[in-house]
Amino acid sequence: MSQQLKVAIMLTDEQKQQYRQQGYLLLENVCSSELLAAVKERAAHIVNTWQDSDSSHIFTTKDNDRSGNDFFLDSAEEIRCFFEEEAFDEQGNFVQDRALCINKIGHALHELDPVFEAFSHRPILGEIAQDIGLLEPQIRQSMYIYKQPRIGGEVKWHQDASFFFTTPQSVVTYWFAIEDATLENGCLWVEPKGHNGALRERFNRSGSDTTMESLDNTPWPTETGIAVPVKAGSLVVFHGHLPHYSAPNRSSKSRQAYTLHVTDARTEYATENWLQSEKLPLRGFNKK
Ligand SMILES: O=C(O)CCC(=O)C(=O)O
Repeated sequence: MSQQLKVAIMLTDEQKQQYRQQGYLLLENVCSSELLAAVKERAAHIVNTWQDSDSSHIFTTKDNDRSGNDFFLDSAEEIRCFFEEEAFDEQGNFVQDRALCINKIGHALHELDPVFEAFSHRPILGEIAQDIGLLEPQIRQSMYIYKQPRIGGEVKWHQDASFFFTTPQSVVTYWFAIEDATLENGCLWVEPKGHNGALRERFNRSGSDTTMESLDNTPWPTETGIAVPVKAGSLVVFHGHLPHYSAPNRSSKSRQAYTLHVTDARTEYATENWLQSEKLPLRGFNKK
């Protein structure tokens, strides 16, 4: 891909301190409008060539029991489209245009799709990783999240280390706003400093069974969460223990985002994590 970042980012001491103290960092103007257009168009191409209309292939965080859900579990190293929970009416028909019913595309865009591969492995993302202490980054997962107009599902409060458990904790999330994210269309919410708290739960897989193991009963944020509305082209980087959430989208605009979950090769990646890298290369960011 020829499009490059407009600005070269090296985190300032203040930004590093913000990440350390608050558990997240907002970087604006990280992606050019050309780059955003290219990934948006590519995601639309994937959706438009995706044939499946099976109403059981939805993604929801209402409950995290994915036992027997091979469509989800086998997507670890594939590119698959998942429908919004409210995509189908009682007769099993789409409630709006099929393309406006996709919840997300996951989970190996960063290795299997050339446009997302180029986007995901850019050296600048590796520089950010170094700056926040992720010295041997390995990209584990990618998702293109639509948060569709009117039916975009809620993402319940959670911590990403529940799904990418390493010893010691290392997972960092890169959340790219492909479109403006606002209060109306379901922007991210985070709990500043919440990364200092314990990990509340852990998502374990054994074969086709999954369980959400409770580790700590600290309640999810109510008063302490803050909204993080951002402009298209921004990147929010956050710590694996940081509680975060996004509300349903009842507005007429989608809120497209792309995420990478990245762990550090110097840590031990749990064999119980649902997503294991077996077929695909496990690698970090390209060097300059
Ligand atoms: O984009 C969202 O609404 C939430 C994404 C998220 O929770 C994640 O990538 O960990």
